[in-house]
Amino acid sequence: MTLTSQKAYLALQKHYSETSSLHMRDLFKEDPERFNKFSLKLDDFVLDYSKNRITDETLPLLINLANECGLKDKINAMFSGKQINFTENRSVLHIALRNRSNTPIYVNNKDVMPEINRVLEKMHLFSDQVRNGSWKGATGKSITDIVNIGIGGSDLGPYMATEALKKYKTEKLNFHFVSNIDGTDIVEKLKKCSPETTLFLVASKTFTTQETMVNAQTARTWLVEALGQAAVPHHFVALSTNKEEVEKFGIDSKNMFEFWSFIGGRYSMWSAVGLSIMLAIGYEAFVEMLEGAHEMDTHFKEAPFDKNMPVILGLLGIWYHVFYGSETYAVLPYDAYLHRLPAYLQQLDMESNGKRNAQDGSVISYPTGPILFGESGTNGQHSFYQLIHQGTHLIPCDFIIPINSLNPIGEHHDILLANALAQPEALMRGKTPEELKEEGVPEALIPFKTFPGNRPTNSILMTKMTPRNLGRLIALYEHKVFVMGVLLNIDSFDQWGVELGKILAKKILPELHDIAPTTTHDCSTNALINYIKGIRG
Ligand code: G6Q
Repeated sequence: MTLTSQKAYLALQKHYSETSSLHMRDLFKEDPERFNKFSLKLDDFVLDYSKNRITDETLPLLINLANECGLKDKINAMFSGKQINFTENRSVLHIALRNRSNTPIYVNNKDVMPEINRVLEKMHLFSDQVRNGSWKGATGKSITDIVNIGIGGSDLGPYMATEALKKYKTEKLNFHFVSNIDGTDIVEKLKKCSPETTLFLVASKTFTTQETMVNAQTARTWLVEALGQAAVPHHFVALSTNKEEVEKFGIDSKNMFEFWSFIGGRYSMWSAVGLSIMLAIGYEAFVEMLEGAHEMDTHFKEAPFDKNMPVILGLLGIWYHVFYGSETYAVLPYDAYLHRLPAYLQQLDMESNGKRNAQDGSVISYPTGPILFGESGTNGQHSFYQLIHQGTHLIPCDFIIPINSLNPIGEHHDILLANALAQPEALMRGKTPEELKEEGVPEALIPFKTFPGNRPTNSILMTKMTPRNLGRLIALYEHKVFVMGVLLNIDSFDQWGVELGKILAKKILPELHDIAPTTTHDCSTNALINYIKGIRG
């Protein structure tokens, strides 16, 4: 049954019309217990969702909707290996990659845990060798530079996490991430590397992705020109599900770290795709990250919905995007190490829930996944926060706030924290014309200086950024996106929308080399192709 035909949906529509004009400023004034009621703690991880446009009735009504949509059964189905990716008939088991309790999880009657543990141990041995210098390049030198070649899910997670955990990185290795087919990406990165001491990780689930394969070939040519063909096994490893293609490329399958079709690309940083993360921070810290994610998984699976962080975030997402019609939301990490988090979450959320068909194939009539953007604090404050405070759009925001800095210096972190706390307060309270008048602001400027407030935020606090807390944070968002996908009645785990552009690019590629004018497209595309051909001669 679709979202809008649920009984609870109608009750929520009524609740929305009764409460949407309430101001959070008044709700806080009326109820000093609001923080205690609307916040949760999981170890040192705190979620304050009190600055949302909700009353005591909102969450129970949203939970009714979750129950009517069968959320509990869907969670159990994911954790037990059912094929919830229904357009591709696949299980969805990133939770198995961090299943530190090691309880069996079955796919086609086979426990997947022994294979997952075997690959993790292989990554352990290999990363130890590279980190302690005993893995040698073809000329007997230890590795100094790791180049991860991959795109989308095979790039965003590893890159985001190695940046987020840079403080825990070994000094002995430099990391580079090549994703774009634009030659500038690989050329600029290889300038910093020497063939004798560079190790390439070719990360591709399918091992057929055009960008990754072309970049990997370029890297191989760069290496072979310097050191000869025999150097390849010393300098290339593959992270993939496709043994046949890996061998065709010339990488020995003993240098292949496997994962499986039940791991979606954008959920793969916990698998062999995370080898760069393990190389950067070491096996123990990588396992700590898995443990953090596992803690969030267990919380998600077991906590009642009214005490369940991912469920609450997902339900609030539905509240704003479906009922309030918010089309966007912002993720604002007050931690410079998390500068790639918004880009990572953009894929996680928008590729997962940017869909328009319900389970039965029908076209959906309500809004689905939101548009996500973000920037680390306080940079965003000097840029797009203007629109969040005074623009005409309602943009719910998540503030992510490590309490302690990994680089304590002077007053920097106190100032950062003060800003991270002030922004949600300002967004909630706003500033009234009366307050401005009292301050003596000239009448003519009052409309411009008024802040409407009533703009929703969540604050997620943690003691400091650690591998464990990163694991918890990413798992929190993965499950939030899952919750929204279940309520929206879509398949959050496919991505058919990326196919069409790829097919058309394959058609255009030979046309760029054909001297005859191109006529096979619409007049705009034809004209652009022909103009480019003219300029390039
Ligand atoms: C993620 C998507 C996509 C994928 C890339 C790379 O969920 O499937 O971003 O990760 O297209 O694919 P390969 O890993 O197969 O090269």
